[in-house]
Amino acid sequence: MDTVVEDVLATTSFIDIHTHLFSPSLGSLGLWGIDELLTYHYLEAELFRFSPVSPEHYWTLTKTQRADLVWKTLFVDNTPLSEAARGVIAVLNALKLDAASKTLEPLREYFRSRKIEEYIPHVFRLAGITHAVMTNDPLDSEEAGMWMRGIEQDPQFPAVLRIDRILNQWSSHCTVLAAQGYAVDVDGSGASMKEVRRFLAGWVARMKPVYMAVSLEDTFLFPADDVRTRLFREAVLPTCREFHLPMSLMIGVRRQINPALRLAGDGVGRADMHAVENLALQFPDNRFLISMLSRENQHELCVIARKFRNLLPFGCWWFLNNTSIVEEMTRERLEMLGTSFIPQHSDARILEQVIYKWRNTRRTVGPILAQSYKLLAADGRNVTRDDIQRDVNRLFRTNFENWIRRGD
Ligand code: FIX
Ligand code: ZN
Repeated sequence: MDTVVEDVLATTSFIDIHTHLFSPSLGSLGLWGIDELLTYHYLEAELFRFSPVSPEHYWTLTKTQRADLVWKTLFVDNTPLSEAARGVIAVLNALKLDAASKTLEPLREYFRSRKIEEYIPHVFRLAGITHAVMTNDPLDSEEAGMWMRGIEQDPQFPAVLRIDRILNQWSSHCTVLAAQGYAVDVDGSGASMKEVRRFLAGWVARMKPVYMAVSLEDTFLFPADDVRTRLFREAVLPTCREFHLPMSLMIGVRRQINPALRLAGDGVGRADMHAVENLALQFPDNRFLISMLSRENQHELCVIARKFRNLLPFGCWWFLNNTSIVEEMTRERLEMLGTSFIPQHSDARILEQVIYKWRNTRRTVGPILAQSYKLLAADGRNVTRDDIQRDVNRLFRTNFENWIRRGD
């Protein structure tokens, strides 16, 4: 059983439903190569635990100097045992590069010689994925400028309309919408909600997103007496219904608990799941993708998903993307939801990361799935390879495809 499951996972290409990767047409937004891999915020957080360098001094270094410091500290002076550090080794290994190199120059030479248009298909093949769903921010001035000038969309990189700045930073970003000619104000009064719908509709037409998304802090409540509740009710969720788009809620992040670490400075907190219950109950015609960041919220999410079929749990997000926790979450989800969930997404920020993140997922989920089939056989029903193929397709492709297509 183990080898059949392993083989089906190895020969099935997945859809990576949440990444921070960008299609080549979005140019320099897309990160790849050894210096980007080593200055990944997961590794920067670990660097500051090993190195006496102060964050203040670290940020004065060039990217190359930072990468050299991370490599020396975490890969030469210490054993790269963490999930993120092992990941770099796995990538270098998969690209047939010397993962024990004392310096980075020979590795830099390799990455300098890659042509991104040829390199992406190579990396996707190594990762066993067909699509990497992007995260696109219409209020990021650099990215928005590119979309406004018109970009050629790449079917391998579906877009997502990410609206954290509207939902979480309305007071500072409603002025940006106003400057773009939308009649909005900080209280969300007057035509504000209608205007936000107009803004979102414009970006739906421009980006043709597969879903809309937001990350929310651990203290997120719904409903609450605030503009965000009104934005959800009167602008965001109606727009999702109008364009048949699922809404992705990634809940439980505590942004910038240590600002000195920049992207590496975010934390986690256990969220109150009433917000998810209320959204699922009050908006039955909206489909939600849900990922909770706190380990302590996972069981509750499984229970709530059993009560509301407009919820699709996905991924072992960020601090949960560690083998020990992915095993626990995947086993629990299979026991409580069968195959009606999406086990993982990569959250890759650097192109080559999809190689190790999906290798880890196949390596971790395989034995869990095989164990489930063995239990089923022991209970009196054997499965065929076709059954396994159907389940793997469902978990890593069709659950998502159906969710984004449903309502068309
Ligand atoms: O909000 C998000 O999409 C998070 O995934 C990111 O903010 C986070 O920095 C990350 O890269 C997690 O893996
Ligand atoms: Zn993310």
